[in-house]
Amino acid sequence: MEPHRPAMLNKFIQTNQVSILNLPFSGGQPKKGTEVAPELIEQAGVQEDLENLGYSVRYIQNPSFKTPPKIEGPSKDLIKNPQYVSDVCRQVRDTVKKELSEERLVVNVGGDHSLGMGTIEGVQAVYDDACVLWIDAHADINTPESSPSKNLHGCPLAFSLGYANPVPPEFAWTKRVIDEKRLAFIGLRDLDPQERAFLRDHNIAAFTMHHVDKYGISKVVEMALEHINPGNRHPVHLSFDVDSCDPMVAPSTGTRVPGGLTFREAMYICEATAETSTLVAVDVMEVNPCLGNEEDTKNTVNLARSIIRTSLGQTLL
Ligand SMILES: [Mn+2]
Repeated sequence: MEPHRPAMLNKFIQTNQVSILNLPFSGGQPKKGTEVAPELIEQAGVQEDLENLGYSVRYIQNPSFKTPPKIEGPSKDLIKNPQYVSDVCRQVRDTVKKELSEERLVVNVGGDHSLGMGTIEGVQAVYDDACVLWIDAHADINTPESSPSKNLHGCPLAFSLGYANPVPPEFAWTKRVIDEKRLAFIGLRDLDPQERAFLRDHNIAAFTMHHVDKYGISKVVEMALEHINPGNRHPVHLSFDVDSCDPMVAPSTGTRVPGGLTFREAMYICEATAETSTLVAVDVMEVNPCLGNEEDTKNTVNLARSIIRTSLGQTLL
């Protein structure tokens, strides 16, 4: 099929190349299922979607991510699966770095959101001024000590911001790679006490569902992008947890919280980000096809597909 339009011109990536990293991983949280999401999202037709937008697509599969290490790390009594999460995230960091450094836009398809510590470090290794737009019901900014659940999918940003102190030995490779000024949240509605304290004490741009109700999604996205990326001068890394969406929109996910984004609000975030021509990486995380019925799974997989094609430039007209 002929591309019906050229790939969006991007300020930072001058090629039409996209690498889709399938990240079949569920070690950052207790529910099996997120490790099968990447292949279902792939089968939904993402490659054809992106080719229709004018991109050239390559898939990178990571089947080894499904297998935990033989021996867990020394911090296993402090936090769950530290060695497993660390090993996988370090590989994710290296692959994201390699693909971006060869001027391929990166689409990270999870998998659970602990993978974010790898995707952020990979992006920052190539673009150290990149900003992060984190779309989520949760802030994912707990340290291993402060985490009530002890699941690492609630911790990736604490590593990327250097808040974990001491850093568990498994994560000695992580660094403080982003400044609070370069991070904004949209969709928050379920925060732990220490997470609230971090967001307040560090003045992080945290747009909750209250702000979406009060200002509308277009104003919220404008404020978030203006805060982290004034003048659209920096590359943007969009990290999209599907639990930011309302459970009616994204039923097949592990930590559902009522009162989330509508389908259109989610798409608006992707459209507005695409319009900046600064997107270098997008994560789509926490789809769990094993939760809910067949219709739930289909809807959630299709949401992920829509997030990918819309952030890469698909428009309604
Ligand atoms: Mn998350």
